[in-house]
Amino acid sequence: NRNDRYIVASIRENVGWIRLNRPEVLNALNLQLISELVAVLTEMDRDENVRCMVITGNEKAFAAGADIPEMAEASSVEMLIQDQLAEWDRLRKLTKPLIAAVSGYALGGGCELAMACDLIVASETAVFGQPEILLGVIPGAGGTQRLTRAVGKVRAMEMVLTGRSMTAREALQVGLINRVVPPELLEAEAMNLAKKIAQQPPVAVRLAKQAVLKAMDMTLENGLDYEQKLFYFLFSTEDQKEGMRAFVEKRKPRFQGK
Ligand code: CO8
Repeated sequence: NRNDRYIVASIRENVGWIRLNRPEVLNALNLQLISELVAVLTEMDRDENVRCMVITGNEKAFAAGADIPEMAEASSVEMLIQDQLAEWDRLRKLTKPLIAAVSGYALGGGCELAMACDLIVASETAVFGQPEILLGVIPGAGGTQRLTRAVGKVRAMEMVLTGRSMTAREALQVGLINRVVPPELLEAEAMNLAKKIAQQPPVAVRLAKQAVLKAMDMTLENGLDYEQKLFYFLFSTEDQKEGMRAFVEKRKPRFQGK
């Protein structure tokens, strides 16, 4: 009973599926689209029936970036007060795994949205880039930070300083994305990956996501300490008992999320 204009959301087999749906402008991310997207993701994050979420676009575009006309004439003060990026920040608080299924353009905010996801599956037609420099700005939703962590300094520098984009093959080669498939197989591939994650014990999945993300901004020593605490904590879950007993008893585990 949602009343979204620019996204289409559904849930099947414990996977929340969200399609960005503003095809006439290559899914340009205007304020309304982002707020609908963040709202539905937040709702799914709290929904026990959802174990993993997938964000996708259409064959031509995942998203060609922020809506340029919407911000073209804004002043710094207007940008600051409106603070659209506060909405984006809520993506970071999501506890369930997010998969980006990318076909066509993933540029600017579109590339940043894909990188804010935990895994990226792409079709052979996917194009990743941060062309903001060509517009007189720089990436604002994580492009300089997440891209650099994903592909290293020199590659990120080249993309951010020249606006050159990467093909899906290049993106795979440099470790920006998980896999590349023909366009007609993209959704099935993303769904399979999502279902695989959805079958795992949810508390462990949640903590695993948290721990991997911590690796991006902690020292190794702090990260290892953090991981150990989460590891010990999981021995208070029923799913840990079930998982290990099932192994010993040579049967399939039945995870309950407790
Ligand atoms: N915003 C608004 N409209 C867009 C955008 C966009 N980012 N991208 C494409 N469109 C529109 C076009 O204006 C066009 O509309 P119309 O038919 O009315 O003229 C329609 O989509 C189709 O686009 P094209 O005709 O240009 O299609 P082509 O296949 O010729 O070209 C390109 C495709 C190469 C992707 C081209 O559209 C393009 O260069 N788009 C802009 C890409 C870009 O610069 N993105 C970065 C934007 S800045 C940004 O993302 C900053 C992020 C900061 C964080 C977010 C804060 C909110």
